[in-house]
Amino acid sequence: MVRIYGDCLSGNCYKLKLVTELLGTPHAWKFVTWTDGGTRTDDFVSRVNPAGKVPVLETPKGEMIPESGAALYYLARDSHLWPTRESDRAQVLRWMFFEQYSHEPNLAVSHSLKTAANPATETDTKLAELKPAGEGALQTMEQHLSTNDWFVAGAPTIADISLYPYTYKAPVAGFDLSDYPHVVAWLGRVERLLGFISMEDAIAQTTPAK
Ligand SMILES: N[C@@H](CCC(=O)N[C@@H](CS)C(=O)NCC(=O)O)C(=O)O
Repeated sequence: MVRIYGDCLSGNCYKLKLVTELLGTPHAWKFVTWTDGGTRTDDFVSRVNPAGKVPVLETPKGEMIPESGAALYYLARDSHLWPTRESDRAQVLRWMFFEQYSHEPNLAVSHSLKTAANPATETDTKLAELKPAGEGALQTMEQHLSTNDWFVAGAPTIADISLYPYTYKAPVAGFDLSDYPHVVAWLGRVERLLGFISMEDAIAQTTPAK
């Protein structure tokens, strides 16, 4: 069985919970959070991920796969969420790289700044800096989704899974999704997939009681 290290408060970790639920993949969840320094312990850094970040997927053979996109590929590689045509696979990677370079760094960072328990004095400046690039990422998605139901090949893939969490959280991050009606419609399509688990339910299922 695979094991996932993470905390679904993180959209990157939630991606892995979402794909395992959509595919019915048996898995163990090892709760590790950055909020108490759990990703920076000697054991975690030496044995699990030298980068000190979650999520990390551990294969049944004990191999560690950090980076949400790499873990999504491993989990979905034999499923309908990873297309068979080579050019479709390249398009899935295109959107996953877009998510990591143009989307997550603006929307996820804005989300964590907005929800920080103790906002720093420079928070508003940083949020204002991230805003144009975050809007740009949503605009790119809106344009693509105005003529496509899904990001690649007319069907859900791990590209949709990787883009879902921080788009869903965009309003909390300070982005008004009413400007992006096709993005909102696509969020609804993801939420209607068989096996879909919400971020809130994923958090409830994977966070140990205190
Ligand atoms: N590119 C990575 C980003 C992972 C990441 O930034 N994880 C955060 C939580 S969302 C983390 O573990 N941060 C801990 C730290 O930086 O100390 C991925 O997609 O998995």
